[in-house]
Amino acid sequence: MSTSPQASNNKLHRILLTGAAGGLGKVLRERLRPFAEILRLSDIAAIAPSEGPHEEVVPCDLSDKAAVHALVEGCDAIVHLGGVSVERPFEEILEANIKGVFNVYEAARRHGVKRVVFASSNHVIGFHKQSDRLDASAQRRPDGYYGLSKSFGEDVAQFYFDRYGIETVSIRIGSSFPEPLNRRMMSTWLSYRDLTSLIEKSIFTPDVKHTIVYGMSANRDVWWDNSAASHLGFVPQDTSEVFRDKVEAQPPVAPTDPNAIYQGGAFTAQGPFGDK
Ligand code: NAI
Ligand code: 15L
Repeated sequence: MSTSPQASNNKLHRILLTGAAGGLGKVLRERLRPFAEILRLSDIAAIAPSEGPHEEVVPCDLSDKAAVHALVEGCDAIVHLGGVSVERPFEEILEANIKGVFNVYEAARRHGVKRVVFASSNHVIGFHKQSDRLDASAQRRPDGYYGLSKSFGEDVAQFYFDRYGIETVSIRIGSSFPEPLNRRMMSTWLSYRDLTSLIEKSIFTPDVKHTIVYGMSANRDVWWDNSAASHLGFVPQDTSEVFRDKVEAQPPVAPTDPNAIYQGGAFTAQGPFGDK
């Protein structure tokens, strides 16, 4: 029996979007609209009020188990973006990302949600050198507490598939911003259009089990190989090349700078926190 969500013309009844007040959440609030009759928008931060019957705003702290269970009830798929999105002290990551992702999957299990799109990150493999070429089976080398939490999230996704048949696409997002901000992002950039397409494929492709895919546009010099995720049919349309002149007008990066060495760039050198 298929464990895929019941879709017709790539539209579900209700999709939950966590992290809806964040940078990508605001973008996806608009762009996921065609794919659900109702988008349930959630965040711990304030969200602009619902703009009509196609939206529901449900504030929630992801570390609050009971609140997350109420949040997930009645949803057909979850796009899980919520959490701390940069390197921070472990205690902050623990609450929002580690307890948060566990609460989301437990709620999915209890309420029968069969598809999750998990916003993982390139920081799961951030300590690989930029000269390395990685596919989905590459050794994970998290570059901080944040990367560790995303690595944990991918393990949770695999466990909930193996044990309960809940399918996930874990998208190891590179750098999703309006444009690449530095030389490293010439390789890691993911346009908003390509992000949206990848999320659509991640929600509606049948039988994904737990798929890991690198979230990158069709950039010239890439470090990642998505052949293990070809069943998603994701074909990026954009490329960082159009920004090359602008990015290369920036001052050069020293060869000893982590931004020039590691795939995770500056994240590899942040922390520890709290030392005197
Ligand atoms: P963001 O930081 O703008 O948004 C994250 C949202 O999660 C925020 O609105 C925040 O209030 C919310 N949040 C934090 N703690 C929470 C909690 N305890 N309960 C509920 N909500 C909480 O990040 P952005 O850029 O929008 O990224 C979205 C997701 O994609 C994140 O999971 C991030 O780790 C991931 N990602 C993003 C990348 C990018 O280039 N933008 C790259 C790789 C991964
Ligand atoms: C991430 O995981 C962060 O959420 C985002 O803010 C960027 O820093 C991105 O990685 C990146 O590596 O560029």
